[in-house]
Amino acid sequence: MTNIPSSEITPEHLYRQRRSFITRMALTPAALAAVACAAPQATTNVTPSPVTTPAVIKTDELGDPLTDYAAVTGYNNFYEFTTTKERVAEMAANFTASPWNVVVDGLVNKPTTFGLEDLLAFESEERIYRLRCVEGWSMVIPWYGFSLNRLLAQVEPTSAAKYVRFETLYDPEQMPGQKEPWYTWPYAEGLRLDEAMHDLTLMVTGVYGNPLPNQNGAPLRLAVPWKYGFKSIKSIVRISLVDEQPTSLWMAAAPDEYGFYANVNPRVNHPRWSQADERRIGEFGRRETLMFNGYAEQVASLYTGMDLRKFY
Ligand SMILES: Nc1nc2c(c(=O)[nH]1)N[C@H]1C(S)=C(S)[C@@H](COP(=O)(O)O)O[C@H]1N2
Ligand SMILES: [Mo]
Repeated sequence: MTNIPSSEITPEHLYRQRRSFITRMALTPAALAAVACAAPQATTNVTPSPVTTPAVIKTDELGDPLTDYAAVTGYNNFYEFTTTKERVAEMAANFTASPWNVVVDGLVNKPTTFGLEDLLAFESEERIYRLRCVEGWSMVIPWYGFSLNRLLAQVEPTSAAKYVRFETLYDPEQMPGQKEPWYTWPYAEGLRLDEAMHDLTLMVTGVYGNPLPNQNGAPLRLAVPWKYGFKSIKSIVRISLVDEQPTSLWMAAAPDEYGFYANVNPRVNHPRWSQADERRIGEFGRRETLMFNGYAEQVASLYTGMDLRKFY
């Protein structure tokens, strides 16, 4: 059999999930053919030959297969450890992600400190999202987690809350990259409250059927699939409801290059390179970048009337 993506082979042993996942599944033409061949014979009296389970290929809703487990967990951006993507996993190997607390505070009626157990207790599901890095590569990743809006509902934002600010752990002993003076540590990110409340905005606790590996932002990170990857902040320790637009690490580092919104937009180039297309990790050639990373139907209405060149 040809054309079985290695994504179907590599993670199989890791993919026996402990939790029940709701996912879209697709059959390869080869698998469908195998089913057709195994259809009952016209003659009776024949012992049916055992039917092997057809290969189930997981894809995103556009039909594109998952990126290999090896790439998802071996090619990372996590500047707290190193800027070399292939080395993040080894540099983060001894990171201690438990015990872990996440403080949710600011303009809320019920400020709360969530322990990891509390976060894992949220009813969760698998979500297959595309991740488009601002550098021009992308992946299709099967995250596991729950919508941030469910956590925010528990703390009850007040009417004064307009934005949500997220902060990564600050621990230069464990995260040697934080000794680099070029950036304003800890890593911070922000969303407008309506963006944070959108169902697509995911608090991630797992990937590929496993708890989140350190290099992917253990034990808790964000996934905002219509925005460039850098908005999906890792190893979160604080979530604050605020009334002013937060300044992210990237806005502070290079305000002309990275804006607050950072919506994936093939028509607005990075000052130093085009954003029109991207390399899907595991593929040859490049593919066109989609407006809002392909999630326009769900999120475009959040930006009605805004000049997306100005609010990049
Ligand atoms: N704390 C923190 N979060 C971060 C980053 C980082 O350097 N530090 N890199 C971002 C970038 S640029 C991308 S593309 C994604 C990569 O996520 P992944 O390694 O799980 O694919 O994480 C984002 N979250
Ligand atoms: Mo990125």
